[in-house]
Amino acid sequence: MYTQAMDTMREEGGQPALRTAEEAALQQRFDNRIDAGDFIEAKDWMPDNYRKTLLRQISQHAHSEIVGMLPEGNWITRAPTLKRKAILLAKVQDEGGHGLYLYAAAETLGQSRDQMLDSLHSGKAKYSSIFNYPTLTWADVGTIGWLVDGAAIMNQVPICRCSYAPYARAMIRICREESFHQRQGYDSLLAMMQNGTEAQKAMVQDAVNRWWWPCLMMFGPPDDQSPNSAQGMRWGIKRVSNDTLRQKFVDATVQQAQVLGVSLPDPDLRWNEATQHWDFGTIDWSEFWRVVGGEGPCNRERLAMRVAAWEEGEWVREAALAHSRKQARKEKAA
Ligand code: BYC
Repeated sequence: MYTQAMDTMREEGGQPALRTAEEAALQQRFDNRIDAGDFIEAKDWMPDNYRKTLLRQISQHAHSEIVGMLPEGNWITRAPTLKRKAILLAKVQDEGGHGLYLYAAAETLGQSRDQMLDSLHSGKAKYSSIFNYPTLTWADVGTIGWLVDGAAIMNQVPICRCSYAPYARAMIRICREESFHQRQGYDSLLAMMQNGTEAQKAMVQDAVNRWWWPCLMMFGPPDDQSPNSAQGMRWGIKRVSNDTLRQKFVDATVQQAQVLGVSLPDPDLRWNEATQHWDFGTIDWSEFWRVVGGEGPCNRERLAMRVAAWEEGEWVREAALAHSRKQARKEKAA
């Protein structure tokens, strides 16, 4: 091919060099499609960094879903009624399903599930900071539904329009289920706040006090300290910035807290007539980076649980593989 000899660009700013006119044309076509708001499918040409960024974000998201099963799973055997137990079981199972959709979406980018899990188990891959906090009481379970799933929905609805179609499709299904998760959490807290004892009401307030600030951190660092945002938004992977989503979450949640009858633990929270938003206090970003760096209250415990589940589940994976090989042999023989 004549294009092999036509180097068009040198390596620049960490971006891999575009070596051929053919690649430059592919890049131009890709950029035009992104600008036009088109979706990119798995078989379409895409720049290496777009692929890498997606793999990073989708695999982290998948890991968050399955690590996210642990704090709530901790309460399945201690749910206060049969109804709440059935709801919690279904919710935790849904999170496992979300992990599967997301691992499958990430696999379309060329990395195997085993490789992704290996990165999680070795501590190389990240997952959401929020799941490194403990669930101390039953009210934590409702608060996770209300606030953590509420923040997740705020963050994830715009990803339904992500430029990478397999991720966008997975997110549509996930968001539908997440809205039930949020409502069941709120409903469980409302039951305690409206009909509960003083001790139960205090338990809800205590859980809200502990989860509020970590939930605000879920959206990631401030925009001016977010290294991946500009490129992620340019590529249509992220549609709305970290700070904008955080503000939308605060604005939506304040009224829900009022209806519930709890206060949010922020003395600086006040309505700003000029901006038409709720102003809120300063987030402790040193805590966020400590948790992301592995030093949160439950990081070690969460990772150890995932590694143990992987090791103890080996016989299940082997049995499933043996079964599918047997089925394939039977189908071939028929
Ligand atoms: N926790 O440049 P930035 C769920 C990292 S699942 C840990 O702003 P980006 C649920 C970030 O990865 C919740 N790390 O990054 C499940 C980056 O490090 P690397 C998960 C965080 O990617 C079960 C560095 O900080 N949701 O809701 O542009 C039950 C700089 O950040 C966090 C998703 O994953 C964090 N909170 O934006 C209930 C949604 N924030 O990777 C609920 C999809 C930032 O360069 N993900 N970092 O080493 C996203 O939307 C984006 O990846 C983020 C970060 C907004 C999270």
